[in-house]
Amino acid sequence: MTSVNVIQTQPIDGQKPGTSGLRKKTRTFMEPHFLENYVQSIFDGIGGVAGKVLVVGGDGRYFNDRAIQVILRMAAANGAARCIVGQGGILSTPAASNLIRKRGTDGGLILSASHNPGGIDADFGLKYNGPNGGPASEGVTDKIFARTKEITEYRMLEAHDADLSALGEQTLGAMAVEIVDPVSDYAELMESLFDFPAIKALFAGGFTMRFDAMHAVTGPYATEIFERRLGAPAGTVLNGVPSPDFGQGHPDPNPIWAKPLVDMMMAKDGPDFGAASDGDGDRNMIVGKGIYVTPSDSLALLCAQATHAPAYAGGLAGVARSMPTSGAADRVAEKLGIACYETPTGWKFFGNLLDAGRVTLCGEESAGTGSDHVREKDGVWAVLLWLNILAATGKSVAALMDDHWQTYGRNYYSRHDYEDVEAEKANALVDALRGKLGELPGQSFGPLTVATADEFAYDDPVDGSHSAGQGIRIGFTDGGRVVFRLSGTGTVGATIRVYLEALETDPAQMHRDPQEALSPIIAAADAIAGITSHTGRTAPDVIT
Ligand code: G16
Repeated sequence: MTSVNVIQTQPIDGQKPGTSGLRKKTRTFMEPHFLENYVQSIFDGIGGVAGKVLVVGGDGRYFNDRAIQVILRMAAANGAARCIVGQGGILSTPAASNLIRKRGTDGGLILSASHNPGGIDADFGLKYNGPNGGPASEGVTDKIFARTKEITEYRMLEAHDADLSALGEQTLGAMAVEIVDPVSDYAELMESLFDFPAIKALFAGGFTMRFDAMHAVTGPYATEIFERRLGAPAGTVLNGVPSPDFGQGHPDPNPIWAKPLVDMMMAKDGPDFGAASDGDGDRNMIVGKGIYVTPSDSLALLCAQATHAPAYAGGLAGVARSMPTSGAADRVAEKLGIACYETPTGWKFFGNLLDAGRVTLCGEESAGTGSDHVREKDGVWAVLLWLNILAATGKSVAALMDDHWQTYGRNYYSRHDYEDVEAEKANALVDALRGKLGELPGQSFGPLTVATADEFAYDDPVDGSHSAGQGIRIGFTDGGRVVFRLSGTGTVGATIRVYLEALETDPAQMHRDPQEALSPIIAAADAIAGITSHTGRTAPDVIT
């Protein structure tokens, strides 16, 4: 017998979703009523779930399985018709997006704190994606947040746990629970987009790759696709078994956290191609033999070469990048004669452009690249598009990038992060910057002169919605730029992100050390923002 309990509760402070859903310490999510309040607020915020079908899955981090049982019982108590759940509670974020779209569901709940570490003393997260498969819009997010502040009760079915390990259908009260293979639909989608025979031939010819799944969710996807379907030798996928604490690592695919892979790629006898993905499988890092490719450059290269892949052979409708992402893709779009959109940080801002067919590819400096095949960024997809291009051109990553820079110029790029800064100090820095934007144009900092200074705001060209306060950008007369922005995904203190970019068009200057090429901009950034005087920090915590 099952029965529905209506449990009285009170709002719990601080449930404001950030750039990508709600992220908190795992122990916070485990506090009495916390997860339940947030789940009920999501259900209420989207107009209830009675009769609806939802996809549910996560990246397998600590508490993933327990949280899914709570979500299922609450969905059943709120009258949902069906939940489609990845076996073992596993679904990568792009695979969840695909399932939502393929099955035409009313959306889904994805459990992940993305690239943040997992474990009882680390991070947990939950987000709602809409029926288009993409992160909730600002409007929906606002409704969910408003609900968290007024919630007084939630509904919970009293029932046994669902068996997440058994493929097929079971029931929880009156709701159907359908357990599906998390990999097969996604692998099928990838096979429909790319030239698998050409990539297979590449591997058969001795091409070597290492994909670091970082003990996170892409392990099973990568093993199935790269090793089983494309014939890459066993051992191509590293750290391929997901673990609840990601092998005690930090599943963020960048040169800091994926250093062992980068070191392997820089060795003389290293593999031809290296890649990594993050906790929930939406981010990617691309490394060639002896060369790290920045996410901004990767987006630009993929735009320039996408037509090698069957899915994009007809050309691109347009491209979109988040504001702090370098202008490298803009230069490609200009040559191709296609539209290029600049959006605020957060994949949700690409949704309308993709739905309206205005863009085909999107990307962000934060290691996200994707296309109109789903409504999330997609790590394995990016790796496959690179492989397709490598197979079609027969060139190395280094040769492709060199040709690219010679054709389009090079946007030297780096991001400096100051982590766990006291929120007050970080806000004071931003407020002070905001206060002096008007006086910056015309001022010189070393060899650089400020051309423009503003705070980025975005008017969505599809639905007209306005998003203000999206980062401060300062452009220099030589095409360089610095952007200051506070992270929306951290769980402790504030993270100040400083995005640095210098445009180089001299063909003889394409192989400088990026930090050196950017040194005038780095100095100007500190002089303009007073990072040291505001925060006491003399160097960034993370440079990518
Ligand atoms: C999330 C969003 C991304 C966004 C990133 C920014 O990434 O999905 O679209 O670029 O946050 O992070 P921050 O606000 O810290 O700069 P993910 O991979 O964490 O979901």
